[in-house]
Amino acid sequence: MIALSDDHDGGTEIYATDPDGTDVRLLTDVRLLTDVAFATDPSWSPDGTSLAFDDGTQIFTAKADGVDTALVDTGRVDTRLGIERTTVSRNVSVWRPTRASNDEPTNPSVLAVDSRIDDYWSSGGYPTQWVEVDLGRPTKVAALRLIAPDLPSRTAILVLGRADGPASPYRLLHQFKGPTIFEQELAFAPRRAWRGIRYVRLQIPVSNAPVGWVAWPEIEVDRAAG
Ligand SMILES: [Ca+2]
Repeated sequence: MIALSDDHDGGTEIYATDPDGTDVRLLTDVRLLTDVAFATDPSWSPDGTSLAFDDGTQIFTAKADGVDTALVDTGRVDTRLGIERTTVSRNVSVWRPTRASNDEPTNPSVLAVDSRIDDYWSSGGYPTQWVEVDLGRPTKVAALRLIAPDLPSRTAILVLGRADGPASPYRLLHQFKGPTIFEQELAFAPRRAWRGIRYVRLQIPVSNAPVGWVAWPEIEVDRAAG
């Protein structure tokens, strides 16, 4: 199935078509989305069940049948140097390869980077557990945004980073602390971007708090501009 952006019907929308050009179907309807003028740059998920698209500043996902369109990122306003400009999101973790200390078969680790906050990776086990995303190349990381599960107070949430190369060690990028509630957003941006990060690992260590099976809904890693 091929996705393409076309404006033959008045507004720029995403269509899906079979490879031979037959069975053209409209996937988006930007009139139903607030403040969206057009939909462009479609990109399928590896399993073909959903696609991402943008309108120049915001990123959306939709199921392959066009239903369940969701706003993923609103873009952000960069006020450095007094210049106010909206930047396109550079979340580079979406659908990247993942691995984990353990996967519950029904909740594999890819569900931690599928840009949906309502599903999650589950280790099916108690701490210590971890899930890791491979950004594919050394990356200058500007910010982390995590969607948390329910965690009791005093639970440590460690975010580790590792450079390219098998011998490079993990280093602690940031530590969040519980308590958290399901779908709570945790965000952190270092004063200076972390350089050369290829692997980002989220780890829940053993703690004094009674933590149940370790699960995690979403890990978002923003690449720095430039
Ligand atoms: Ca998810």
